[in-house]
Amino acid sequence: MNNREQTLSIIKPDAVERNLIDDIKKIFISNNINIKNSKKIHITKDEAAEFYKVHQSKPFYNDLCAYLSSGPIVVMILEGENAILANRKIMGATDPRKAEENTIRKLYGISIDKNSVHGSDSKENAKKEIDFFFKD
Ligand code: IDP
Ligand code: MG
Repeated sequence: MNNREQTLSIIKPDAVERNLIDDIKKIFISNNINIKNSKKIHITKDEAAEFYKVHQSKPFYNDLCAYLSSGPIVVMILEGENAILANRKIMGATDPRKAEENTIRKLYGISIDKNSVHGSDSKENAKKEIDFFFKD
């Protein structure tokens, strides 16, 4: 079966700050995920609030938006076979303590909020999130 997909990945401030960009990119590449586009940016809290709008009713929403805008991030378009689910597997569970061995969050995540990476969770959200950062 052939199902090439694109998904959005973000290397979050905690990982950029610890110089983990190349290590994380290597993990994608070694899993046959192509990094089609990549840019380092620093977003505002309002932009983070727009990006994470689906979580606006959650108790952690404000902290989440403050956090994503607290320092530089790397946003990437990942491409590959079943890339959306593949990336979610490579990332590991939201809470690094619950993430499987050798996942990015297990290797590098600090806590549930400082969990090093974001990845789109569906085809629909992947499209929306790629457009959010790369449509110009
Ligand atoms: P995901 O990043 O694994 O898709 P989501 O449930 O979509 O997880 O949550 C988005 C982000 O919000 C998480 O990556 C994490 O940084 C943060 N988050 C999720 N749940 C909690 C929580 O219970 N406390 C604090 N932050 C959380
Ligand atoms: Mg999510």
